Amino acid sequence: MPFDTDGEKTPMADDKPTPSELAGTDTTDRQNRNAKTDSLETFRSDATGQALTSNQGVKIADNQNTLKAGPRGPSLLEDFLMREKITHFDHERIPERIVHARGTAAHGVFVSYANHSWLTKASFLAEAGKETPVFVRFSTVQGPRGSADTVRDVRGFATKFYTDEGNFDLVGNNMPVFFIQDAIKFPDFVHAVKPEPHNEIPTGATNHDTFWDFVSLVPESAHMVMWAMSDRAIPRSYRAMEGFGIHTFRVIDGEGRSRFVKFHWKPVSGVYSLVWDEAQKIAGKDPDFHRRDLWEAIENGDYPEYELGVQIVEEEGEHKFDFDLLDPTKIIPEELVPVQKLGRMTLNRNPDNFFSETEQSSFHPGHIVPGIDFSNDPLLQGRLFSYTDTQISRLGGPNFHELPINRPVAPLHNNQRDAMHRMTIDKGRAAYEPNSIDNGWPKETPPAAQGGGFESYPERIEAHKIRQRSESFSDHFSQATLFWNSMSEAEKEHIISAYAFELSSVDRMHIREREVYQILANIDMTLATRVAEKIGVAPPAGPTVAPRPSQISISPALSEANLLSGNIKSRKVAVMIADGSDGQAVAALKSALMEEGAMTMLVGPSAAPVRTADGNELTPDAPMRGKPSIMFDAVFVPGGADAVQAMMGDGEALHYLLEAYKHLKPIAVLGEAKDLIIGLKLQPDEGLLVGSGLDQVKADFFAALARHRIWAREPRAKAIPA
Ligand code: HDE
Repeated sequence: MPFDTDGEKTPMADDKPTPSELAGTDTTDRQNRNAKTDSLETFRSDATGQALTSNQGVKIADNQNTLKAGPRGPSLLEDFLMREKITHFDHERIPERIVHARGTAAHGVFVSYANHSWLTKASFLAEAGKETPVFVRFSTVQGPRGSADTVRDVRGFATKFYTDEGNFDLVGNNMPVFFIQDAIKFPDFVHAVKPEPHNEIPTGATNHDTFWDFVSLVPESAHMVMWAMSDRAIPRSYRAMEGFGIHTFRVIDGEGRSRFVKFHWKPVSGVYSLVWDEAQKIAGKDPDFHRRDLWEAIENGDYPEYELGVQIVEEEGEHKFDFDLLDPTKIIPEELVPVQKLGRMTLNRNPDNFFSETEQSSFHPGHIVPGIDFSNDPLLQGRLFSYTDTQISRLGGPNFHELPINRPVAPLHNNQRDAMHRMTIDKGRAAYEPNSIDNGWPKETPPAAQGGGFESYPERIEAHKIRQRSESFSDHFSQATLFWNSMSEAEKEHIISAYAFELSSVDRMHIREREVYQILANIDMTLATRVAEKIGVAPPAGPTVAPRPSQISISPALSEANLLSGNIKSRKVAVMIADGSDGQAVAALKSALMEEGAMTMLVGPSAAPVRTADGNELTPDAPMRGKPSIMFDAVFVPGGADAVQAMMGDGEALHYLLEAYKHLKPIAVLGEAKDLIIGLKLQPDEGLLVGSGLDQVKADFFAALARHRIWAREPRAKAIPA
């Protein structure tokens, strides 16, 4: 019988697991199965009730002690169990992604709304109600794998559709444009945005000289930098942001007709963001904020949903815009070409193992299926090379398509063979084509309207081989100006503050000046002047580039102010409780919010239960310190004289409210809790609601929650020292 160092009995493999051990084990019987998650079943491993073994399947009797020459003697090289364990451990880490290293993912399903074969022969869009398994990875771009979620950055939004005609990867971002127009500039851009080479600072941020040096020298980045300085760069959660394929793609119908499309993901819960002070604080208090939100939403059955849409441009319309469809620094304004919804994606199942699924997943914009094709966007064309190339080094060879998460659900057969970590056992004698030995198998499939082999769109090209940027790519400011003009007043203020914050960290004055004079002054003079005065730069004299006429001057679809869902589903409300709180008000709020799909969390002075005014026990979900107001969408304080009295003398409770106020959140206080507002000298407003009972404040509180922030409070909130 083996004993560990304390002389305790180590459980043996033939001890049966207790019911509570079984209850605590992770599930292989999670719900929401689909063809892909079922295919992963073969690879899942559950150790419950199983013997501990070596990698060779030999049962291990002692996992506590190395084989030694006597209890105090040297360790023996022959200890194959210790060597195997340590060797494997030594190689546990793989290189992280060069960009988008920090991410998290979920399984789900895509359902087509209709038969869209008039648009594309892609089979996953061919029938109303057709279901296709998906795996989606969200990410930040700049920071390493362990960096914080809420940094100011672009978010990756990569979707793998496991269609019955092979994998289609839509590898997009949460912003519809990019920093550069040609892939050959990508390494330069990434070297500039990554932490500086001498001290590896900053992590997950862009407030440093090399980033602003590059973007101020590269005016094509102007539009994307505007997005990065806007609230879009600090989303409230992954389910509160849009996704974009960015590039113009082609779709091909069964007759071979091609159209241009831009892909969009529209979140069903609307688009809304953090505020900057909050985002920075969350990065310290909960670096996993977005990851946790996604995980918990799925575990709670509150599944994130997104609609897939396309903007469609007929071949004949390719040149009808005042920008080039192939230029990835341009959007097609939705007012010119509306987004047509094709289907809905629901994320309904968390991975079982982060490394095996999320980390080893590999996406590629070149993974397309019949019915979808590329455009000549030079950024897209370069991406088609980069992804497999980087994955070969990240995943240690060219067989990473065999990893369970990357395998298509469509059958796969070809004559590619061998290489590191080959898992498939190919039968047959002829790994070449044509062959007669295996009767010519596997064989080509001719293209067809349905079920055919892939054929590239036969675009006619007649050109000189040159290194040149098209003249139609030369307007770098019109759409940056369009974005600025489309923002609400609050959003404009945030953009000014973001530029000022970022550029204030730039040491070299000539870089600050170049950004203001050469870039911002060509976008908007108010923007440039306001930023200049906050960063110690003389105001600009005027634009250096003549503005170009634009098809539209405002696009309401760009402002988050117009993108809320109108409901409060999934919103989280903190309920502050202490001994003496009005327990009935807490219960009433909880059920009222639940009816609308929102949730509450009780926060107390500590994690210990409190006694309500009517003598019941309420257990906080977390102490206030563990779940500060920055982690919620709104705060509620029930009445109760003793509880309010205690909070008045508790700096943490007062800070809780002040911070929620400063971050423009809806706050409702009932009964005696009014004294907290008076004590803190806060002025009631459309979102700071005071009442004697829930009925009095409920409608306004829920309406404020649906609007997400009380923007009108912002000028007053600046005076709050939270
Ligand atoms: Fe990527 N990008 N990218 N990118 N990208 C990678 O591939 C690259 C670009 C995007 O969750 C890398 O497997 C080049 C645009 C996402 O695993 C790498 C260029 C867009 C992800 C790479 C771009 C993206 C990546 C790093 C310019 C939005 C994360 C690891 C030509 C449409 C996918 C990897 C995941 C990842 C190259 C520009 C989105 C190095 C060369 C534009 C969402 O291959």
